[in-house]
Amino acid sequence: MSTPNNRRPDLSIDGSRLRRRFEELNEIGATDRGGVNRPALSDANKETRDTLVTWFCDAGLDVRIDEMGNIFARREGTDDRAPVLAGSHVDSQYNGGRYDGVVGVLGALEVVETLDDAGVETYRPVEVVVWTNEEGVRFQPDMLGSGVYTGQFDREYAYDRTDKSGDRFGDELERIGYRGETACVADDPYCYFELHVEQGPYLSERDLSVGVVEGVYGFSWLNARFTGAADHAGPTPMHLRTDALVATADVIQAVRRLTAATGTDLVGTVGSVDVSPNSINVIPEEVELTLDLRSYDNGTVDDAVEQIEREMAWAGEREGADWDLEEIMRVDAMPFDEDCTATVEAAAEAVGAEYMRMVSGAGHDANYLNEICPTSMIFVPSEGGVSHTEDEYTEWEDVVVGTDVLLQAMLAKSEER
Ligand code: HGY
Ligand code: MN
Ligand code: MN
Repeated sequence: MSTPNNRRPDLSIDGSRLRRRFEELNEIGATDRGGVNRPALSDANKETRDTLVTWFCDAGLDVRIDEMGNIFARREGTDDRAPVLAGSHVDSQYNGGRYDGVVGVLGALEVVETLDDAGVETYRPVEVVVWTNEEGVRFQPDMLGSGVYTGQFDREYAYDRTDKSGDRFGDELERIGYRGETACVADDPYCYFELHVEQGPYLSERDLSVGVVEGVYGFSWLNARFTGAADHAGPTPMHLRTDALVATADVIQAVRRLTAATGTDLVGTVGSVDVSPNSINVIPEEVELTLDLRSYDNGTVDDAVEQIEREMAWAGEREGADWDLEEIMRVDAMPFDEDCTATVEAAAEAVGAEYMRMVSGAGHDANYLNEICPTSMIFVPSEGGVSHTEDEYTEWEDVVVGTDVLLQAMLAKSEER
């Protein structure tokens, strides 16, 4: 039974099949505390990819892997038009959560299998995608796979990125066997949907099942460094010291002051600090730190980056330390396509989900897809807003509802001429 624009409210995904796949996939790289450790291009990431390719092939999908290791799995339509694309990522934080990214990839596969079970033919092809290196924890910047696909970065820039042990992205991609033949160039999908956990507190605070995501924060990632003078922690008088870590502490406090003072939605994080020589009785000579600044307003991010530059100069001057600051990544805040977002909202209504419209504080591959095709996202709640930790958790019935919303949204768009 099809209604106009192919609404099939009678269709629903198979939550237990989805759960089996979710549990099986998350055995790979599982940590003792119930999380996962599957950084991009690691052996665990390879094993996850191999498992997904097997499932895609078993589902009769046409699988292709591009030069950045992005995996596309296509279900043909009755017409060979631009496909409805849906997916996410399966690389994780070092001790990350089981839902981040995985829900979007397995949800898209479940939609395809539900269509097959019901014998539903779609006008447009439907394609599942797994993006490479969304997290950016091992290789910065993040969202490299979707970034090359949408033209933000060129392939060689991505291949030359190295991790902290000096391993090169391109070599690691080759090593795990996912440096594909297909050119990593956007073939203009008709639209893109991404199902993802919210990773913030708003849905779980309001006891809602679904977020209809109408936009995403912009963010700046910066590498900063202070260079002081190593010396003996004992005989060196305080007035003769140039302590790189004291200057760093000033900037860390400044980030907190800045985000508290502006009265905007600005958030700021110093997530990693590397001290050298990092010895109990040596005055820190050099400190490398990272900064992550975000807002739904691009001007707010601009102002924050400028203020951090001033804070670096002031802290360096006070301590007599040299400093430098490099922006390694900048993604603009942006609204998603309103028609796509309205399609998600109509799907949430059709499914009878308790939902709200919202924006995403986390970055996603959808940021970049939104630059080349109509894009929107579907959130499901993160219990307590917790994410990027092993305690990340989403009630399974919320995953099922969110995947049903994805099904209805993809169906509706797959019928558009
Ligand atoms: O940083 C982010 O927002 C994403 O999880 N990569
Ligand atoms: Mn994610
Ligand atoms: Mn993440």
